[in-house]
Amino acid sequence: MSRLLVVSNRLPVTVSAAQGEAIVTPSMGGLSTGLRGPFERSQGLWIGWPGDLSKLDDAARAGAMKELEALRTLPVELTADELRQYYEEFANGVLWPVFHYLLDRIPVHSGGWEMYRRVNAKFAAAVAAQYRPGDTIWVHDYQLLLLPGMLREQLPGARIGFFLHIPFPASEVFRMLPWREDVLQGMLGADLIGFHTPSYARNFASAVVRLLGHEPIVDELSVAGRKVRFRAFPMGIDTETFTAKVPPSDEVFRPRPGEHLLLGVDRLDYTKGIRRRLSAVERVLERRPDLRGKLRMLQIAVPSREKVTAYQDYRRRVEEMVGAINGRCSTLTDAPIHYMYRGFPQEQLIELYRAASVMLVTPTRDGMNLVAKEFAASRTDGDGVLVLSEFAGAAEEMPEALQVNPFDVDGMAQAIEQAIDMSEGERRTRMAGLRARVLRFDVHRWAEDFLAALADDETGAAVEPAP
Ligand code: GDG
Repeated sequence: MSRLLVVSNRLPVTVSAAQGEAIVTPSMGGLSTGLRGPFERSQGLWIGWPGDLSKLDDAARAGAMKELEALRTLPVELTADELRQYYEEFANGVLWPVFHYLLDRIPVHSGGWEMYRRVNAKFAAAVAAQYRPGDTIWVHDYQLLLLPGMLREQLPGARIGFFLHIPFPASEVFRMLPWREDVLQGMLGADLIGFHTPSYARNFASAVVRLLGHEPIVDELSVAGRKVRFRAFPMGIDTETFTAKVPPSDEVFRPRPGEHLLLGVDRLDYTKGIRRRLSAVERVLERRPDLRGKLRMLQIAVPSREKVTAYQDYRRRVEEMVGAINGRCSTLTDAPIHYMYRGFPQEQLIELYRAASVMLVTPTRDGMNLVAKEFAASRTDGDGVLVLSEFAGAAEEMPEALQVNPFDVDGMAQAIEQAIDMSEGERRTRMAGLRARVLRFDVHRWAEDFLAALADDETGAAVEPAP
C-alpha cells in the first residue's frame, strides 16, 4: 500500500505546555478520524503547523518534537509574521470571504499574497523532503491552494490529491480574486481535485474554462499533457461517535415539560448566519405569543479566529443582538436566547443534539456543514427536526430537512414554526430519511472513495519514472 502523506494547515494534534513540559494531544477532528484507517495502514505521515511552540523552553520543545514524531506528524513551524500574513490576512481575510460570496468583506488593501505564496513554498519544501517514490500526497483546503502546483514542479511523477473543504464559488465571483490564475494553476497541480458538492465542481470547471481556456470533458482536463480529474466527494462524519451512548453530564440543558429547545452550534463565524437566525427566532416570538416562555434558543458560539478584526466585529454584533432580543422578549423568569461563547466537550454536544426539538443550521454559505449531519446521526430516538440553509453543501444530500433561504428571515421564522408544530409522524419520517444517508456515507467512506479514485491509474499521476 502506498504511504499516505497528508498535508493540512494544522496538524491533527494540539501542543500545550504544562509545568514546563509539553503535552501533545491528538485532536478528534472529523478529518483525522476519517483518515485514521488509511493513515495507520500505510504508516503515513501528517505534515502541518503544530501551533505556537515559541513559549516552550528547549527541553519542553525537544520533548514535543519527540512526541510529534511518535505520532507520525511533521511540524512546519511558522513565525508570528508568517502566520499573521499567510493565515490571518490572506487565507482568512481574503480567500475565506471570496469563496463564501462575501465580497464586501474583502479588505481594500489585501496584503498577504506574497507571504501566502512563501508559506505554501515552505510546506512544499517540507513535503518534498519527506517524499519517497510511490507515496500518495493528499493536500487539504484553502490555506494550501498553491501547494499542489508547487509539488508538481518538484515531484513531477508524484500522485497528488487535493480536497477543498469550503465552497468553490461561481466563476463570476471567483474571477474577482486578483490572483485567480495562480490559484487555479496551483490547484491543477493535483491529479484529483475533490469538492463537497457537484455544484462546486461545476463552478471550478467554469472558472478553468473562462480564465485559463482549458476545455474539460465531463470531469477531466488535460493540463500540459497531464490528466486532472475533479469531482464531488461529499464529506461525512464519524457516525460511530455520534450514535454511541454518552454518560449523562452534570451540566446539560434539560427542557422543561412543554418547552421547545431550538439549538444552534457554530464556530463564531460570519458565514454561519447567526444574526439572521436570531432575528428569525425573534420573529417567531412576535408572531406566536403562545410560544413565549415555551421556546428557548440555545446558541453555542465556539471562539474562532479571534485575532481577525472581522471576527471581533461579528462577535460584538451577535452579542448586541442577543442582548437586544432578550431585552425585548424576556420575562422575570425567562430569557429566550441562551448564548454561550465557548466550546463544549463532544459528549455534551451529543447530549444537546439529543435534547433539541429543532436544530437550526442556517449559514449564508458553508462548504458542507457537519453539524447538520452530526445532529441527524445523534438522533438515535428518530425524532427532532432539522432546519437547514439551502446554501450549506449538506443541503444537496439532506432533502428531508426543512430547507430555508437564510436571507429570507420571515421564511426562516415560518420554517421554525412549521418545525415546532410538525406532527410526530412527519418528524420521524423526515429524520429516518436523513439518518439513512448520513449513516451510510460516513467519513471513512469519504476518505476511502477519495483515495480509491486517486489510486486509480486511469485518473492518477503518470507512472513513477524509473530512478
Ligand atoms: C469547515 C467548512 C465543512 C462545534 N462546536 C463544538 C464542536 N464543534 C465541531 C462540530 C463539527 C465541527 O466543529 C464544525 O464543522 P462544520 O462542518 O460545521 O464547520 P467548519 O468548522 O466551518 O468546517 C465546513 C468542514 O470544514 C469539513 O469539510 O463541513 O463547511 O467550513 O464537527 O461538532 N466540537 C466540540 N465542542 C464544541 O463546542 N467538541
